[in-house]
Amino acid sequence: MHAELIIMRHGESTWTRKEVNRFAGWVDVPLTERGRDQARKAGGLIAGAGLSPDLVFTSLLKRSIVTADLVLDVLDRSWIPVQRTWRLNERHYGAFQGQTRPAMLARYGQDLFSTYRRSFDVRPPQIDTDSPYFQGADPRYAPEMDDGLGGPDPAAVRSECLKDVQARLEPYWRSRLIPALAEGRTVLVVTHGSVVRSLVKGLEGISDQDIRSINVPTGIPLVYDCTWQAGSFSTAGPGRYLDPEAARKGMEEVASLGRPGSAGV
Ligand code: DG2
Repeated sequence: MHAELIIMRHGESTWTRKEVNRFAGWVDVPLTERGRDQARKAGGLIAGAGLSPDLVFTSLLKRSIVTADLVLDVLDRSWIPVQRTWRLNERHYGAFQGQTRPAMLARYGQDLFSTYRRSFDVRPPQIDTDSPYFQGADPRYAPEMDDGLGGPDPAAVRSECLKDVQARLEPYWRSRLIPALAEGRTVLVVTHGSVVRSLVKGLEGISDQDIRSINVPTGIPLVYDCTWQAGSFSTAGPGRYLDPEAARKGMEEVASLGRPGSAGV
């Protein structure tokens, strides 16, 4: 059985704007007008590639939810089934949430800052439970929302590395995404930078070291041709960005947010 998997990061958020440049993680920041525009363009790219999603997955954060809504509106497919899960949330950025990248770069130095931002298995410092950016009392992570797939209690997560993201996403991938792809459906996943990196790492067999240099542009769909045969799932080569030139520029923009001299308020 053949299926298409479309993965994308949401459009630009108010905190990924270069003039603001704050770590968001699980903080529920909205899209900017540019981000909404990127989402609509992504819808046009998906339509232009002749793809027609049957099912959409989002995180519980509005920058992913609204991006998916805008994409589906352009495709005139707002009616397709949607599944939302905290397992597609951005990596929990710990104590970095709400802080600017320049401030964290100045505090930790380039090496440690890059390690916290891009390593596979080093978590940023934990967030304090009395921080306004800690999600402990947020109803979307309440016990009654539990999906029964095990793993950490999302209300208690205080920092994550990419390896943690892979671990919390794996049971969902196996039980919700793989079955849809095995049925030959076209699946759209609208998520966040670190989650895209974690998916790409698994799908393309990227090493723990090489994943450090991968940045994900906002709002550009990445497509994988998938095959399900004899009970096993495979992809035909690496993912392809539907607008490679915009993706290249977007990756550079993301990388530049963490360089010396970048702005942030
Ligand atoms: C960004 C990623 O995630 O930041 O949490 O601030 O995809 O939700 O905008 P997203 C955040 P970097 O890891 O690129 O610094």
